[in-house]
Parts: sequence; structure tokens; C-alpha cells
Amino acid sequence: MSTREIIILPDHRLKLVSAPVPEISRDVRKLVEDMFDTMYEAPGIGLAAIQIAVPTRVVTVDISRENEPRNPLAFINPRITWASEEMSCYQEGCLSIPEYYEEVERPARVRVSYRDLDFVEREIECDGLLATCIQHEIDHLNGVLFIDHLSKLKRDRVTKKFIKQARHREQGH
Ligand code: GNR
Ligand code: NI
Repeated sequence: MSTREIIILPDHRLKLVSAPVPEISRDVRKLVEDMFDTMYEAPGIGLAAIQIAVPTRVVTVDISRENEPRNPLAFINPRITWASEEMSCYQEGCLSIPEYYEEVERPARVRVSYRDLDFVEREIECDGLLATCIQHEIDHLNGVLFIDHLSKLKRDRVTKKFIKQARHREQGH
């Protein structure tokens, strides 16, 4: 088991556009394994590789509840191929913006094409929390955070708070 450090706002690497995975290698398998370890330890229901400072298009998700068996899902090079016109609103959080939660409106249903751990092309259609989570993770791959969907006022307010916290940590508080 190896967990890796999750980078947090205002780390500028969170704005990077991640690069596609060209093929499955030992490094990619190890990355996915470490992402699951890190995600379950956090705990979170999703993780994008850039959150552990790896700018690669890999996402892990598990929306199972605590009293249910684990359902680890890995998405390599995921992309949204269809989104419903119907929207839905969820209270979102992000491991890279700890302890901040806000409602975000996104398409209620999406179809996502991706490659699995054998690099086989697959497609899923999802709704509910899974649809929200996958969209949140694909945003990360494009350098987009859920606060980018909020008003500039709210975004600036939370960003300033995290800049201030980072400054305090640097000073050893
Ligand atoms: O753990 C997480 N919970 C969550 C809740 C609502 C919408 C999206 C998420 S993803 C988040 C983990 C994370 O930061 N993934 O990038
Ligand atoms: Ni996130």
C-alpha cells in the first residue's frame, strides 16, 4: 500500500491539462493502485491523477457506501460523448479544496468513453452521484475545479482563504 500526497489549492499544477495515456505500462498500473490507496485513505469518492501531482488522464472512482462492498472503477483517457439537457444539482467537495462544499449544477446523465486497465475501449452511461463524480474528475484532467463553476465572488473568496492558509503553513504555524 502506498498513498501519495494530495496537492491542494492554490497549487498551480491543479490548472494543468493532463496528457493522455499512450499505453498501459507498469507505471500506469502502479499509478492506478496508488490512486486507489490514496482515495480510500482520504477518504474520497473520486480522484484524478493530477491531484497527486501526476498530469496524466487517469481517474479512479468508488461511490459505494461504507456498509457496501467496494466498487473500484478506473478510467483511462475518459471523455464525455453525450450529456443530457436535463441538469441536476449536487453539493460537491474536493480533496484538493478540503472542507469546502457548494452546490454545482451539471448534466444529470452522461455517456463516458474511456479505456480500461487492459486499454480496451469501453463506454458507460450514468446518472446520479456517479455522473456528477465522473464530470468532476474529467474537469480535473482539463485543469478545471468545481469552484470554477461557481460565481467569481465565491471562487475568489475560497481561493483567497486557501492562499492565506498556505502562507500560514509556510511560516510554520
Ligand atoms: O470525495 C469527493 N466527493 C465528491 C462529492 C461530490 C461531488 C464530487 C466529489 S469528488 C471528491 C473527491 C475529489 O476531489 N475528486 O476529485
Ligand atoms: Ni476534486
